[in-house]
Amino acid sequence: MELDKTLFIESFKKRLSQKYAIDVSDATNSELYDTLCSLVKSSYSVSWRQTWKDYLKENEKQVYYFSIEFLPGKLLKSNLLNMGWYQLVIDSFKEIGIDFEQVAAVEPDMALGNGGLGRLAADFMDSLASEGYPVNGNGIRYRYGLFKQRFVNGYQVELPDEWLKTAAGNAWEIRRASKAVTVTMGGHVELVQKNGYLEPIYKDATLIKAVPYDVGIVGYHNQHVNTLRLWSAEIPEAVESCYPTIEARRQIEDITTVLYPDDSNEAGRRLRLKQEYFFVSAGVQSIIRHYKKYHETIDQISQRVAIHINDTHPAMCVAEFMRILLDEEHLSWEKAWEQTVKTMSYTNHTIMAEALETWDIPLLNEIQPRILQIVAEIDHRFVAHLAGKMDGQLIERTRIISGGKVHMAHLAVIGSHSTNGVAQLHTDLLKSDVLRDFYTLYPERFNNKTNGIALRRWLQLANPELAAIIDQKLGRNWRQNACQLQQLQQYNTDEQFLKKLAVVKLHNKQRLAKLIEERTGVTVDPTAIFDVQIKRLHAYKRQLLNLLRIIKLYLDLKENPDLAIVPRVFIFGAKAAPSYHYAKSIIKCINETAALINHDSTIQGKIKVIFLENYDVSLAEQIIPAADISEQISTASKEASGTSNMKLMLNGALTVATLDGANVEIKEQVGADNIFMFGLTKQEVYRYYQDHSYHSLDYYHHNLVIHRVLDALIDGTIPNIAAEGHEIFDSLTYLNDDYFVLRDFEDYLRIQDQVDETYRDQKKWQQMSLINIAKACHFSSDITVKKYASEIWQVRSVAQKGGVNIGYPL
Ligand code: GPK
Repeated sequence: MELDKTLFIESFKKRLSQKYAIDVSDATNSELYDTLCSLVKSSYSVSWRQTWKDYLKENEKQVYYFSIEFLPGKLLKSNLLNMGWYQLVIDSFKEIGIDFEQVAAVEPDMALGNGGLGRLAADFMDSLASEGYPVNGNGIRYRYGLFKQRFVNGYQVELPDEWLKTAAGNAWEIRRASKAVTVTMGGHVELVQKNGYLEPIYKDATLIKAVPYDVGIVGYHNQHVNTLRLWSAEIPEAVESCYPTIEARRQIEDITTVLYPDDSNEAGRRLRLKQEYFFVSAGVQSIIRHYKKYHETIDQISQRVAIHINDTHPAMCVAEFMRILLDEEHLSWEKAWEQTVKTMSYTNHTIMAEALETWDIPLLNEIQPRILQIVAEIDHRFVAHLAGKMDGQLIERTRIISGGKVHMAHLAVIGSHSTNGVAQLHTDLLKSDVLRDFYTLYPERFNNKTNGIALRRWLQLANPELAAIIDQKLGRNWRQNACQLQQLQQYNTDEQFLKKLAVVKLHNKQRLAKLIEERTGVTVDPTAIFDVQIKRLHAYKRQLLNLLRIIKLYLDLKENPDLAIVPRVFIFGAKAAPSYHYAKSIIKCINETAALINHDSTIQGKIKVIFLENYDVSLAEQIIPAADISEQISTASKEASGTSNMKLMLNGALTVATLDGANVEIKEQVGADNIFMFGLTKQEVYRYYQDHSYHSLDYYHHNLVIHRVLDALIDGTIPNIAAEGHEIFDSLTYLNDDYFVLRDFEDYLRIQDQVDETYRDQKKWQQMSLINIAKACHFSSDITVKKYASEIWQVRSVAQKGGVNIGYPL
């Protein structure tokens, strides 16, 4: 039934009364939130069931996107928007005296991811549903999401994220006890002959009950609802007596207790490997069980099922799929292998050596001995197949098991039909460097899929004012079809429109200034340049380069308080992995520098430094619309793609960038005149690696500016950083500055001067900003997922786009 305001208000009041036996005027925000979610869920559930029925009716090929991280943030607004209910709910709430924003704020962020990788998975889920693809997410329901960050004396402190224990809980999930499966781990395995097959006999294994919690992923105005399935580890009832000790029970429940907070860093922990096998086995078992319900034979399963391995964490999908086809379905090795390779595809997200997963053989044996046997057999056959045909050293370099370790990326490439990088430069590096040998073996498997972002969340929801003035020029069709944003370019000389853009930006900056004041007590000037760097804290992302420039500016201002610079507010948001000492030292140094600068009245407030605590999806939604400058300054070759670069340009920020990741493609889109490029190229970085001619100490000794700035880290200029200042100083000098911070420093200063100069010409600035907004549509994840669907998974869209809202159930 088409929903209108009267009907909505009536239903809302009724539901509130049914659930809580109260009136609107007596309800807390939590109760209002819960009631709204319940209404929303019962409405999209009708379409959810229908989507599933249609898949079954058409025997649709299904994709399963396996990812150990999903980082959706809040879902209420996004669901309302996609259902076509957003404005209606805001208006209705207004009418009955409810502050919608306050109700929405009750929702805890669903933070089941660390950063870019998990957020990409969430944007993909949104786009896949919105484009009507039959794609299911498969992941882990962590009881604790990514830690909450607090600063104490300038240091990062981590607090647990008890999101499920909040009053709001997870309103979106449905526990499906009836779809539970059993995951077998540990113990020993023996193969015995039985009925002509080798049958594995497990001894002393631990059985774990895997219970799925399903979250509906609502497509945009298409009545299409997909499923994100998150698995939780529980103690199986039937054998409860087998787990008498508290300790044994805890070990099972621990598997899905906490998200590992390491981003791009492989810790090699036993529990992490358990997590990986747990969600892989649960997911693959349920896929095959479902498939068998509707198909008599399994030897063509790859025609109806595709499994995507998002980074190597789910790479055991290859072995688990083989295990079931061999041990339970009794396919021959050759047939099983053919189906496995055809079913699997893999995305690589990094070239950083420390992030490439390897596992000790004994550990894998301990976690799942049968999986180790299968991996060993895959490895053995791989070697045997190539022996004599390929250079022996190449075989050694590419095999899965070597040096006592299992190489997960090798398993993923060998066991799948597609390997993709996440930006053109990154894919080129995979081919020429990190996975070069595999590219020699399987050139046809390699392809690029440049990342993308969901314009619905990052423009429509995060920046409604900007979306509204775009509507005034283009109508509302761009909301359905991102490409149309390009047409904005024609307003490049429309002074009125450019002014409107400036007004919207100012409003967003005023809002952020208010938030900054509330959270930090620091007042910032909304007419200053808001210079933003938001991402995980990592040496290669070079927050340090930004900090050194801030110190330089401060020293200059101290020397000459009348220095003519455009006032700037430097805004940081970043969490460091709890065990990443160096990254935490950088946080401390930024915080102490901020304290010094923000309280020094002699510089007349010309610069301010704000490090906002606990950067997460919700904070990103508030910072990004207010940014003037987007800092994308990683060492060339290190950032696989980046996605905040896309979100910030979409919101009109201008990018200061190295030629890294997707920055290269952003530059191609907007043209060199509309972006501030600086720094070493990837080729130059690699040349330094080869000829060892970089000596960072020389920069300290011979460059007066650098000398002065680095000294400020260790001579007390910045108080309270004795240890951290020295640590950073040493890394940049005696330890030869791994990420070429000093090498790129001067060029960074040069480009930042250019930023100032450009900002003084406001018309030019707005024109550049407009082009960035218009061209950002090339980075819509709607476009990206279409390429995954047609070029990797071979699935079709099954839903019509076109303004059909989710109705109200009778
Ligand atoms: C890459 F390897 C990893 C990882 O463990 N976590 C993570 O967030 C990021 N990433 C890359 O660092 C980004 O460049 C990229 O845009 C993002 O993945 C999505 O592909």
